[in-house]
Amino acid sequence: MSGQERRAPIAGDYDAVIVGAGFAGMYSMYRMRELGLRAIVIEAGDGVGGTWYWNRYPGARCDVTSIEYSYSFSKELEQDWDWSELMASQPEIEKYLNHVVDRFDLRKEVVFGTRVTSAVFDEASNRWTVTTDAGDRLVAPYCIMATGCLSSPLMPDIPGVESFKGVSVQTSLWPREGVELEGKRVAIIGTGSSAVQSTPEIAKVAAHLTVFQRTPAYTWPAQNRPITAEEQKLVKESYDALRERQRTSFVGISGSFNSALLEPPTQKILDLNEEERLQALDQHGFGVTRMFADVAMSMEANEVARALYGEQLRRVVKDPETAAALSPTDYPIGCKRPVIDSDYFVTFNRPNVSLVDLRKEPMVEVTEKGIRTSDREHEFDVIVYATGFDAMTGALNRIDIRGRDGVRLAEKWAAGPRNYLGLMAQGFPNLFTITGPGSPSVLSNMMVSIEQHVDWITDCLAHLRDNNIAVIEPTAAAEDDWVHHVNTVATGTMFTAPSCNSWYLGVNVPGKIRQFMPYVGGVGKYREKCDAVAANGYEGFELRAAAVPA
Ligand code: N01
Repeated sequence: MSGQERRAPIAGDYDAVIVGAGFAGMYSMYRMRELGLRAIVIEAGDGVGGTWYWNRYPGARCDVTSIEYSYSFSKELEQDWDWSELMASQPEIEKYLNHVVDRFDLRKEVVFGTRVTSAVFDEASNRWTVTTDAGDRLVAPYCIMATGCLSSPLMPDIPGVESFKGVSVQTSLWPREGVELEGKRVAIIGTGSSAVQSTPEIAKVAAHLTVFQRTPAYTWPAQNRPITAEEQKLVKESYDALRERQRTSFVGISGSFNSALLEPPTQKILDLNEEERLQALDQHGFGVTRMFADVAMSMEANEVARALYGEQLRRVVKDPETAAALSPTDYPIGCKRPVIDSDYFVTFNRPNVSLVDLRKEPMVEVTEKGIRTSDREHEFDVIVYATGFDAMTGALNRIDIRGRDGVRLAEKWAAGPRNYLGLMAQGFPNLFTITGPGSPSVLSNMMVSIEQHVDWITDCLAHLRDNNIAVIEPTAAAEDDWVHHVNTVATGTMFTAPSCNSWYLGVNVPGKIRQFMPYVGGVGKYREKCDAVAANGYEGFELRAAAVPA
């Protein structure tokens, strides 16, 4: 309840309980209300936004153009809202969702500052009972988990973390009031998207910033800039076509603002001689790795692209030793989520920024004064942990979700997530996961995938109601087939290369099974599959009728 008076626990019957007030949860609420269902949203934070509520670290920004990363369900909203930049910053995205929530009067349906602790299905009544850390007990036939894919922050298992006497902060739990960094000696641990975005901003104000890097990242310049009035106008005139392209595309992006994305590349890097490759590098810089069709398909081509990437790094970063340390060499381009940056590498040319290569100088412990590596103790005022998330399954597994026969979802998923279409798991009737594992999710523009899932769920609930069906649950066979399909399409891609260690594979979490979690088949194809399932009477699902009153 963060600073507020403790409220009385809620006990009530609803048609649907929605967990999470991010983009997925709020759109779910909108659609449930439209359907005439009584729904409630439970949110751990004190405001709406989900990812965009929690991740307010300096430099936090969307890596998809804002025009594309926006709701499509209201044409009036599309016309009324103006984005200021190609890629909006966290405050602007948070402001956008707040605008949407107020515009559609959704805030009153949200219970803030409350964390869902359990969801238990009762087979006799076909109801879920959802409990919270505020003592609430909500009963509903449907449960919609809008819990996010990157919402379970991970602290590293480094000895002594608790002993640091300065300020410790996680990028994913950045306090609303901010952290004083001006003139401080700051450490940042990690070099994923969160660190790459915050490093240049922290370096601007800190007395000194030390970046602790274990694995160098491939990162590409965001090329962010303000949107012109003319572009706004053009987009507003062509939203329908833009949305259509998003929905049928591979990753949910129409490519309206980045011509490089408009058409997939056809030329092969292996067909170019060395001179031509260097000419391409002169022309495209880091973007050269995205200009060729074979980089994502052939390890040989990928290695050539990696060499060009390293060459570009040497051109940008002045100190050769730092440039070498920043160059990824031992995993392919395309294995991890691409990182998009604003001035990341040039930041290492600043006199107040240094890099500690943990592969050469391993971290030993966090001390009272700072961080001890194998070489020495580094002293700091602030340590920033940009150490990632227990992705995709973490937020679900930390809730005690129990389906039929008391089986826990975390138990069912101990050997890797299993579900049908990424939407529902067998044994967990009437429980929907938005952008869950097994769906395009984090491989796509999340806004497009969120809307697709919520629309599918809404149509499904309307179908159940219209046909007097009480329960929907995937069959074991449909689930097995889907899991097999998800794994098959990922096999042979850079995502699952043996040298790849990413959070997509869960390997960043100690003890988590190595399994590629999202669906790599593409947004357009996936939508077709989901639509076909619904059109065929919810093929692969068992639909059980409501009991007829005696
Ligand atoms: O987390 P990460 P993130 N000692 O897991 C390091 C989305 N996102 O928050 O690779 C030292 O990518 C770890 O090192 P290693 C986006 O989808 C989007 O940055 O395990 N280092 C790695 O460098 C993204 O992919 C935006 O060797 C340790 C880092 O911490 C996802 O969120 C912005 C360590 C974690 O990187 C996650 O990004 C931000 C240890 N003990 C995030 N433990 C947008 O642009 C971990 N690390 C929209």
